Amino acid sequence: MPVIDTPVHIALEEKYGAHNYHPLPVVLSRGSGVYVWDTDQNRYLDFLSGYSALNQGHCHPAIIEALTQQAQRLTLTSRAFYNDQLGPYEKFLCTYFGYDKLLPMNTGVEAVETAIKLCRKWAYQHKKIEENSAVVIVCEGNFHGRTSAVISFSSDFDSKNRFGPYMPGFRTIPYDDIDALNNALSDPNVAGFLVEPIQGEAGVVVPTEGYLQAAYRACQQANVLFIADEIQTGLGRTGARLACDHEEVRPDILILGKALSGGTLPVSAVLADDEIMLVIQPGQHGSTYGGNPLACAVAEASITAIENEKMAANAKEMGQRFRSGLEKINSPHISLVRGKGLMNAVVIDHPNPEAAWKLCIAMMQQGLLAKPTHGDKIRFAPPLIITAAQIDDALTIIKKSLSVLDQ
Ligand code: IF1
Repeated sequence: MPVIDTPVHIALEEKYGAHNYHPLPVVLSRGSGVYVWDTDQNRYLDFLSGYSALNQGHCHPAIIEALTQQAQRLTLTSRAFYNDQLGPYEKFLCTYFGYDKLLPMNTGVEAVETAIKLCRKWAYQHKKIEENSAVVIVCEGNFHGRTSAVISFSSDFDSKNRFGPYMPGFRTIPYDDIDALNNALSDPNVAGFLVEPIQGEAGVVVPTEGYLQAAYRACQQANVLFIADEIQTGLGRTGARLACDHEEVRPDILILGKALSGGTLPVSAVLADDEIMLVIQPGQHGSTYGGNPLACAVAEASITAIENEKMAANAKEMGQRFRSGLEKINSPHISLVRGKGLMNAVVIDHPNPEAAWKLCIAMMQQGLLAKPTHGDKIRFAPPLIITAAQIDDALTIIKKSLSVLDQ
């Protein structure tokens, strides 16, 4: 394949691709570990990690091995038949996270939709809420995906605007506000509380210590399901197996995605105990690729890699190193550094509304890839295998690039 340069690739996407993204002007062609290379063989530290789908790093050898081995054996059977990968994978993941059962899906938002359907059906069957009256509480600033139902409760203008009519049955409360949750829970029709343990797209908003535990207890007292969307925060990203583990919260419904497949193919999962999971019976939910043998083999290898290489512990240590290094830069252009583990973000303080983008371009030119979110915030989320030396290299690049905002 002849190497065609960056402008040609960009022009091809401009002409033939939907314009639903505005990428940084870099064309990637190879990835390994924490690094990616563009078509001109320039190397970059990847500080976005596919929005936390690449916790294990690019092309992790054990994950790729599992992928290639299974790909040559059996990739898809549909659920019309059993296959020899799904049962062992379900047992593996249920044992690892401590739940009775797993419902396999593909994208993250499909798992979120699945969780909402389980919650509603559980409410009608077990909480005896009147049919079509179930309410799920969500938070301001949430991001749970982009299907028509899920954007119905988005508070993000671009995600929601002009995609109506919207799905009813959701109530929005402020994030990290336990009084607001307790007030909302007084409604007897509330079936569930869907929450990100740390809000990703909102710019890595870490709630007050104890919020998750207090919210979980409030839901228990109100006989409401606590539904944790750990699609981005899970699987070691925040320095623990799950972000909920930091507060010893065991969600009633656990939603996983992204790094569940180590950045190879879409794999998501919903975990719950029997009382909840068995409200869905044959023919009531599913998907063509959900639980395919290739996904099962890859997902088991992805979780095994995180465990064997102690990626959560590394994320905790490297995250502390990264945040303290950012603080030490003491830049007048950074008003806030926040995060947990290797899920971090900075808030840029600058009169130019394009400052965050400008900084990302400068960092790209220095060999580090990161992306602004919601204008003035930049998310920094490298693979969890990153070393102290690579963190220090990243800090050097960030410090050097910040001078572009001095002008
Ligand atoms: C985009 C970011 C956005 C998620 C959480 C469910 C989903 C996501 C907590 C849906 C997906 C992705 C989607 C991608 C950009 C990225 C993202 F927060 F990670 F940065 F948008 F908010 N729950 N997040 O973060 O999973 O269906 O995509 O597999 O849509 O632009 P999905």
